[in-house]
Amino acid sequence: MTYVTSPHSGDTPGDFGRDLLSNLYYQRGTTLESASAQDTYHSLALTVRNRLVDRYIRTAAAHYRANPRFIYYLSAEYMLGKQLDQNLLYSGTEDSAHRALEGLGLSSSDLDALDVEPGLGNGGLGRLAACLLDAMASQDIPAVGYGIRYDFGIFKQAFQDGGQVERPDDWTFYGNPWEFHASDDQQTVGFYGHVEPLDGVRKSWVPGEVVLGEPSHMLVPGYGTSTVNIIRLWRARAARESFDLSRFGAGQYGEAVEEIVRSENISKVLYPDDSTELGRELRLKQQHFLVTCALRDIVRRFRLRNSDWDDFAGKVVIQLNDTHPVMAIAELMRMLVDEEGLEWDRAWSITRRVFAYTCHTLLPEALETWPVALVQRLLPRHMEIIFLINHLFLQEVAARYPGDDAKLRELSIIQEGGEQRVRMAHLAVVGSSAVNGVAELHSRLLAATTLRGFAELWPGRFHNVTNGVSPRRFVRLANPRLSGLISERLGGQAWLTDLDRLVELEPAADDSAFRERWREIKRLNREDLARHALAATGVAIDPDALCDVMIKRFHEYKRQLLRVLHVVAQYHRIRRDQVVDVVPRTIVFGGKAAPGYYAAKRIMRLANTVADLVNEDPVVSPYLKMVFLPDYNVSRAQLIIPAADLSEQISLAGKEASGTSNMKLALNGALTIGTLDGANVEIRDRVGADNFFLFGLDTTEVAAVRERGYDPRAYYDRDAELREVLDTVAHYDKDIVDDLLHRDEYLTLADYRAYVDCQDQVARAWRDREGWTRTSILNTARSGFFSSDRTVRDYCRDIWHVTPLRIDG
Ligand code: GPU
Repeated sequence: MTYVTSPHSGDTPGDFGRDLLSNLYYQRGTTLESASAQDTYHSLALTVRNRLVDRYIRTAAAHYRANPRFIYYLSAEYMLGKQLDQNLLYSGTEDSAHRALEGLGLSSSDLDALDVEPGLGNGGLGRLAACLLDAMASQDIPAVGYGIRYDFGIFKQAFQDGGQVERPDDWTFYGNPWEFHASDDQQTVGFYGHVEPLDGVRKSWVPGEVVLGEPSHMLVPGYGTSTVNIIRLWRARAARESFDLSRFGAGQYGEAVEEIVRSENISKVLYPDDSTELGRELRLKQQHFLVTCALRDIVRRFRLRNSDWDDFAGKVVIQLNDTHPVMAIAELMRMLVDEEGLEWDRAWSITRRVFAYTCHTLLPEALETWPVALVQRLLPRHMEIIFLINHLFLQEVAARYPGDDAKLRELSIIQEGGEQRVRMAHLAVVGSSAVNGVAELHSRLLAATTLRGFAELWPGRFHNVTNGVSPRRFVRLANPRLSGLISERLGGQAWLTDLDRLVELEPAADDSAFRERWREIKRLNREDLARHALAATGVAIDPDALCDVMIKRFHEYKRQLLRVLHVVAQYHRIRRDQVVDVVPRTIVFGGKAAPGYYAAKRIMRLANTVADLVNEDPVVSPYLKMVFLPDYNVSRAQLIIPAADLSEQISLAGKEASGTSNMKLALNGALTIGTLDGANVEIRDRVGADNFFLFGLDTTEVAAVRERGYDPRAYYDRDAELREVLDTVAHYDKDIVDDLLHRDEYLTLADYRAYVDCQDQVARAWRDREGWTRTSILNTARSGFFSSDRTVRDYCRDIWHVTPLRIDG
């Protein structure tokens, strides 16, 4: 195999500018004088992309030569963030590009504004997938990410009268310059139909409907290394003959394209739900579509250099990102048994060794189940296979727990009682060699509660891999000022790929000149945010005020409502001139709610109402401002996080699997106010209890409160300030208060007093600006553990058993 060596090494601004003009000329057929903004943007993107192609070709060639063990990451969601800033940085052309653009009279920020982030995910789970891909490439792990190329990504959020309205995200409207299409590499995916007997356990599935999967890929460059991996995304297409010319001729224009529309609907839109199961047939179709395309591609790649199925589990690891791709277990069994003719036991042994499963939740409503009747209709052969897997599994359970029918019911992949359903998490655990939670507490609770029976059966299968975030994306790209200061202090940029080196900043916490510069950077970042906030919401915020940030999906368990209650309490205190524990603050909110999640949308509307109340009050607004920045996404995160002084991580203990904004904010020097939930626990362990504002019930106390019979009304009766707050809220939304007083599923009132008092502690700490800055520096210095590089190393060591493969050059 031959490949070119990089023609771009030693790039000067001149080289870069020449290539850009050449792309403008030959790819867009225009010149600088007559180019549109899109022409220039696309040419710039291609110029940058070309600088990664050589590395990609070399990576692919080296992988082919070495025939290594590969990680195949299967995920229904990826939140990749903007590609332009990333690829400029990773290709090492930031400087020459900026100078070239300047020389051509072009504005880099105007061009960056045209770069559209692919929003192919909902929230934490999708962004985690992107951070892991980034870390795998940066550590030279041979890996491919598989996903769906949704035509419409996560909706764009706007507010109308304080309520969320959703607009479609047609992210490729002007084309996507980062993507390589491979329309001659299609796969065929079947649905419906029937099953015919072959011999023994082997059957033949005759699908009733067939759809094509068409792949394209985007580059996933490593930082500071030559590796460039890919993410391969599949788009549904109708077979070529699907256009019904005779109906068209008869004037039935809609009917003529019916089949095309039906097929292509499969990858039309991302389901905008987060952590809630929503059993729609089209969603199951999406899952099966992704899984089938990915597995066929994995097998194709395996066969390039291998021929013996016994080598498959040595060469292939398939990591399942939550239950969305778990149908892959049944599909691989079907391929091996029905198509390849392997014995069931041999196929099962291969399958079980290949898969590993990551669980991202403890919420029962997030655990996917599918009606057996639906699976039977859509995927008849898969349903048979799942029944057989379950039958054999339950024999194992029965042998271990003789006569224990309750145990069988508890562990069965099929949920009985009422409508039979397939429990995807159970299928995942039974069909995998490793299962992991995403933070220590989460993994412990998984094994102790949600998946307890399985953890008893197979303790060795259960692991913890604490989440991490990309320091390239969330420190270097998001916060160039702070990155510059860190590099200056640490004598280089090695920390960006070895984040534990941030501990070397610890002595700087005691250096007053360094603290001064740290504070100055925070202030400049708050100024940037203030500019954006003014443009986006019309609200002017004070860049000197404490920047108090809560950014995450809207969910009752995350308790944005608790945040709002505190704001109302502050409002009253300031109006009463009770300002002892009040410091000027800006409350920043960001986050979307699932379109059908009414309770979350109510809270969102209340947040906007309270923001108006506060911002428009001349007495209150000098002390307190509140901005709800619409359309929170990766780009917005890159703007908000560097400005944050305080990180709100206030979910009810035992509900947040990990959280990842907690890590991003701590790394950028925000102090956390939080409960003992998810990865907050580990953040506090690392930054030190003195440098973390802890409040609220822990998981044991939550259980005890519920055990005693939780009575939210008692908190209202006992606490005069809370009464005043809730009476104010009732004025705007009575139902929210009714729910709090009678149900309060997430114990908001039980944690209210502790939270408000803890916020007073925050205010006192903020008054001591030197002390605050010191703590801020220590938060950054001690958060190196939360790099996704460390997460990937943990996966490699405990679950994947792979080692890096360096690419020369
Ligand atoms: N998470 Br399940 C999602 O973003 N979406 C989901 O459908 C499910 C989980 C989140 C968890 O809520 C969050 O705690 C975690 O940090 C993140 O996944 C990544 O593991």
